[in-house]
Amino acid sequence: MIEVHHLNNSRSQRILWLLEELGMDYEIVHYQRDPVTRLAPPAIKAVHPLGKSPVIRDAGLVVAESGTIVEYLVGRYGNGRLAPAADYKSADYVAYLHWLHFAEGSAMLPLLLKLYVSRLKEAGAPLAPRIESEIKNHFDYMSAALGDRDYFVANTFSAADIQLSFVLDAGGARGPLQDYPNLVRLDERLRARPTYKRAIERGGPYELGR
Ligand SMILES: N[C@@H](CCC(=O)N[C@@H](CS)C(=O)NCC(=O)O)C(=O)O
Repeated sequence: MIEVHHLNNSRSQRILWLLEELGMDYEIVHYQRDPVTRLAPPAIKAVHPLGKSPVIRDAGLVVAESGTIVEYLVGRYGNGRLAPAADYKSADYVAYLHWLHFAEGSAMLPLLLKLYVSRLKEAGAPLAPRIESEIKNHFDYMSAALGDRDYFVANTFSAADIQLSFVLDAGGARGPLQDYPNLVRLDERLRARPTYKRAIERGGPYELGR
C-alpha cells in the first residue's frame, strides 16, 4: 500500500487529495511541524535525505518532490484520469506539464521569499518591490490563463489543478489571491470537492490560506 509521509499544513495535503481522487488505498505517516521553527522533524530524513514533505513510498520506490509524485501517481495509476493522454504533440498535455512544473518551479518562489524576508522586518524592505512584482506577475498570468473557464487544462479538472491549489492557498495566506475573482472561484470550486474534504478528514486540519 502507498505510504504518504505527511507534514501538517503542508504541500503533502495535495497528495492525499490526489490519492482520494484516484480512489486508492493509502497509509499516512504523520509528522508535526516544530511549533517555533515550522520545520519538519528530523525523522522524515530517514525516509528521504531532503527531509521534506511530501514523500511517498510505493512498490519499493521512494518518491519526493510533489510535482514528481503527482506525475508518478497519475502516470502509474490514473488509467486516463486526471490528465490529458501523454502525447508530446498534444497542446493539452504540454499545458498540463507546464502547470505541474510552474507551481513549484516558478510560482512558489516569490511567495516563500515574501514569507522569509518578512522575518527581516525593516532590513528586508528593499527586496519587497521585486518580490511583490513577481507575485503579481504570476497571479496575473494564472488569472489570464484561466479566464472564465473552470479549470486550467482543457477546461477539465486535472491533477494540474491539484498541484496549483497550494499556490492559491499560499497566495490566500499572503494576500494576492483576493485580487483575482476567477482564481477565488476556482479555489472555492476545488475546496468543495468531496475528495478534498476527505483528504482533510484523513490528514488532519489544513489551515493554509485561511
Ligand atoms: N518543492 C518541494 C517542496 C517541499 C517542501 O519544502 N515541503 C515543506 C512543506 S510545504 C517542508 O517539508 N517543510 C519543512 C522543512 O523544510 O523542514 C515539493 O513540492 O515537494
